[in-house]
Amino acid sequence: MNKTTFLGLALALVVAGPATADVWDTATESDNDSNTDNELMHGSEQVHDLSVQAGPLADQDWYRITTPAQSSFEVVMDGTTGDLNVSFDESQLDRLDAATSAVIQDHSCVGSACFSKRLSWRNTTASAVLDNIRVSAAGCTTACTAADQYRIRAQETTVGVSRFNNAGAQITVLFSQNVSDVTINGNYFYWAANGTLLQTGTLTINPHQLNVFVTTLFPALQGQGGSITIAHDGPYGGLNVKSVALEPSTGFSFDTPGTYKGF
Ligand SMILES: [Ca+2]
Ligand SMILES: [Ca+2]
Repeated sequence: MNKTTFLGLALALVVAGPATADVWDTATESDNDSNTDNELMHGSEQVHDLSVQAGPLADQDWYRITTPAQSSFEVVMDGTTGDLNVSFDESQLDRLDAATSAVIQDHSCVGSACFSKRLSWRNTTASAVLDNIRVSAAGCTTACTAADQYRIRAQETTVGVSRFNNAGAQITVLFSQNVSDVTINGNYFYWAANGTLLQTGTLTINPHQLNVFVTTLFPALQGQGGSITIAHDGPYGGLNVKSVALEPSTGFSFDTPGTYKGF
């Protein structure tokens, strides 16, 4: 083989290589099943493609995600390119049981065309929970190329309220406003300053509804002070919370706005 022929062969091999730009698929251990090493966390943001895999097989991208105790998370899939032909197919973004790979949650649509999708969920238990996230079922199936891309993001949606106070003459009122256009289900955790869980509560809030709750209605919170965390299934920022500690004897009030984890 002369030098010219060798170079020609090398170029042909390069051109005929895997039609993918997705490093999670070109790794020796890919992200094509629950053994994926790709673990999402708060603030994760990645761009993937669904280019056809050897076989040919339609690509699937799997992720791990751990939801800490008494907290909530959201995963958003957006930035989809045209040939992915994402639609209302429920299997395009799923949350799966990490042990059994059973689907435990289908996505919801962000907009009317469902080009962007979201999953949001709560872990109301006292232990962290590991799940898988799976992106699959692109409309282009085995015709997908490296140009058929999407973005995936993960964000913790737990709200923190650093202060409530029902000690002395103060009474704390909690305001929960749904600023989103979807119904939000929330789990409220009231903590003593030393981290002991004092009380839990649940609330369903319709779009744009305001709930006003006097925290002393819970006997376990009378005479107590501490903090509040709220796990909910709304979008990041969708639940707007403020606590107001009122002191009737002086007329003073002390506001504590709820906060989301930043980026
Ligand atoms: Ca991929
Ligand atoms: Ca993959």
